[in-house]
Amino acid sequence: MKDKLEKIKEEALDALKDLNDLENLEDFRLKYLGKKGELTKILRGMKDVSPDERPEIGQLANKIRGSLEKQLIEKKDVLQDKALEYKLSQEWVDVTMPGRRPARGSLHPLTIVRNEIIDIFMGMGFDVADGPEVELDYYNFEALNIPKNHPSRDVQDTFYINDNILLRTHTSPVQIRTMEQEKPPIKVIIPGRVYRSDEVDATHSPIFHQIEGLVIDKDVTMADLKGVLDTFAKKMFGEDTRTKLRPHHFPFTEPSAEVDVSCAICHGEGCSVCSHTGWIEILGGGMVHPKVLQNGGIDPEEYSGFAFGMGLDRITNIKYGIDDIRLLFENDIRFLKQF
Ligand code: 2NL
Repeated sequence: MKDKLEKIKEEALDALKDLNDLENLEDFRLKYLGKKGELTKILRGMKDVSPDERPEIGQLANKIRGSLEKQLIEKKDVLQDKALEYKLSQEWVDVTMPGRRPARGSLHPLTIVRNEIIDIFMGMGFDVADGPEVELDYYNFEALNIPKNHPSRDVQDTFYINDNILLRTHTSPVQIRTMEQEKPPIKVIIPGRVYRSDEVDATHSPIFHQIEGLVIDKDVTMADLKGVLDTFAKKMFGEDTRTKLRPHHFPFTEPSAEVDVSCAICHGEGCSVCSHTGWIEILGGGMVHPKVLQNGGIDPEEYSGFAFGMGLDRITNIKYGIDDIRLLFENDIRFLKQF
């Protein structure tokens, strides 16, 4: 019995010496120390050992078991260290290598120009407001004094969701909403995306952008409109820029005007940017129609106001010499990288 135990011990120690990877450790443990292992088998045979010898054999078996368990743990530590060392040698990172430089984005030209325009008007004390792009017919047309038979209300020109709901065709509905919610004095600009059912070409896109302004207070006049727009034009296009109002018609303002600025490229001499006129049309505006004030809950006897609107896409194109509006929406990286 003793010999058998010693033999198992020798055999186990030899096997352990040859063990070189973690997976075989468990096999080893099962073979020698497990419930069905060699040592257990021997101990089961204890009943055949004479009672005199039992304590000695038992002690020896436990000693061998203890020693094997200890050496198994030591071996496991060694192999785990080796495995980690191997893994680290395979997965090392050279922290001194230069990093991969992330591609840096830039602001879209429309965003740059929008921010610039917002800055200019905020400098004159305007707040910025916004509102829904999916609008009620009431706010987009009715409240703005645009009659039912007006061509812009045609399904050919406006994207309708249903009879009462549409994609806003201008940012003016936000001006009405502002009048409803706030008491004069009101001084806001509203930048935003607008929609019209236009065929795409170099100057038309079904999605484009407007910035509108609204000022309402006591004794506001057309002279205030001219002064604000003149200041804006000078800050936007240069201090020597001049502004010209031409009579026009909008249903929501009376009187109304279209506004030209002197060409910043040729300073009025005439060039291809201004079609050799020396002037560039950049916006429209006028005194808010009394009916529109009333629709916004403001008494036209007590208050007056002016409003104006400009196309952000057009101003961006003029500013950067972009000759096709489609470039603003295609998001070709070669185009966007230039800003
Ligand atoms: C243009 C001209 C304009 C307005 C927009 C407006 C809004 C209200 C009342 C009165 Cl609530 N007017 N907006 C007025 C005149 C002109 O836009 O050429 N936009 C691109």
